[in-house]
Amino acid sequence: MRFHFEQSLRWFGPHDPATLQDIRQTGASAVITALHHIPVGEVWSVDEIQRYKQNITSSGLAWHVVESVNVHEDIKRRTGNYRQYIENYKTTLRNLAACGIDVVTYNFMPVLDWVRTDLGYTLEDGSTAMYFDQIDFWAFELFVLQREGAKTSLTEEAYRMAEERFRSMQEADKQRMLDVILSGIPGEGKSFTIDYVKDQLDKYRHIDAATLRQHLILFLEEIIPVAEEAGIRMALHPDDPSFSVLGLPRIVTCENDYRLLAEAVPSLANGICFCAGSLSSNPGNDLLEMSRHFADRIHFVHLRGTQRLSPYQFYEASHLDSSVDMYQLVRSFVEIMHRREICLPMRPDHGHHLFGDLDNKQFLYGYSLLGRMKGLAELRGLETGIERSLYKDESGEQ
Ligand code: CS2
Ligand code: MN
Repeated sequence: MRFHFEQSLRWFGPHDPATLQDIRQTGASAVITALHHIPVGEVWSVDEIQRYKQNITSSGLAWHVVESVNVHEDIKRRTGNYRQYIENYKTTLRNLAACGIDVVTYNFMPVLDWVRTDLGYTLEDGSTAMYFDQIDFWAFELFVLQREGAKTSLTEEAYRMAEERFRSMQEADKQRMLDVILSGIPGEGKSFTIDYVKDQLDKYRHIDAATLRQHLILFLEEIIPVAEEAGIRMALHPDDPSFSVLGLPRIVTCENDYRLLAEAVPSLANGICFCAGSLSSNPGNDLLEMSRHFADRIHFVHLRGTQRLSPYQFYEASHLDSSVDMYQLVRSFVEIMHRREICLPMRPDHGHHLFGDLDNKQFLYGYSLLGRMKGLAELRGLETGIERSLYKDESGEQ
C-alpha cells in the first residue's frame, strides 16, 4: 500500500477561467474548492453542496476538502450576530459531512486575508510573482491610511525608512500599491476602500491578541465537537504573512500559537492546514520541526516557498527553489503519511503567472492555470522520487 499526497489543485468554481477539464489535465485527482457564491456567514445547504459536487465528480475529479468556510467578522469580534453565525457554521459542517466532505479549511485573520504590496513582481525569466515589502507597507500605513498609532508602533529607524520611501515614490506607484493592498480577500473578488479599512480597524481597537485568541478558542469549543461527531477535520490556515499587519492582532503565526490552540481544544479534529509559504514568511519558524511536532494534527498541506531579499522584503519563489527546503519538507510529510497510513491532501499554493497566463487577466492572483500546473508538476515529481526511494522494498513495485 502506497501512502502519498492526494494531488489537488484549487478551483474557484464556475467563474474560474480554468475549467474542471483543464484541472484534470494537470494531473490532479481532486479539487480544493468552496461555495464561493454564498456570502460569509450563511448556511451552505445540502442541495447546493450536492449540486456543486455533482458537477465536479462528473468531470472525473474528487472533492472532499473545502477551502474555505470563512468565519464571519462578528465571530472574530464576538459582537452582533455572532451566536447565529456560529450556529450557521455548525449547520454548514453537518451539511458538508452529509455530502462526503471530511476536511474544512478556514483562517482567523481579522479584516484582511493575505497581504502583499505588489502582485506582479517580475522575475528574471519574465514571469511574475507576489511580493511583500515591509517598508512600502509602513509607508502606506503612515501616509496613505494615516493609521492612528502607526507611528508609535515603529522604531525611529523604521519610520525614517518609510518616510524616505514614500517621498521617493511616484504618484503612479503610490496608487498601484494602494490598489494592491485594498484588493481585498483573495478569491472573494471584493475590493476595500480606505474608509472601510479604517472603520474595520476601529472595530478592533479593543481587541488585542489575547482577546482574539480567546474568541477563537470559544469558537473552537463550539464547532470542534460538531466537526468530530460529523467526521470532519478542521484545518486552520496560518496568517499570511505570519506577522502582525496594520496593528491588527495575528494569532496563528508560529508553533507556539498552534500549541496554545491544541492545548485549549485537544481533539485532533482541531487541526492544521500546514501552509509552508505563509509560515515561511516568519523567519523564526522552523517548518521541518513544525511538521513533525504537529504530525497528527495536520490534515491538509499547502506547498510553496518564499524568498527573502532583505529583512524587509520577500517574494513568492518557485516551489522547489526558495528559503523553504522543499526536499526535506516533502520527505517529512512522506514519512508522516507512511506512519499515519494516510494520504494527506496537498495542493501547490500560489504559483507564478507565466507565458499566456499573462494575457488572460481573469485569473486570480496566484492562481493562473500554468502557475498552478507547474507547481503541482514539480511537487509530484519530487514526492514520487522521495516516496519510491524510501519505500521501494515494501511496495514491491520497483
Ligand atoms: C489562501 C487564503 O488564497 C490563498 O492563498 O491561502 O486566501 C486563505 O487564507 C486560505 O484559503 C485559508 O482560509
Ligand atoms: Mn496557503
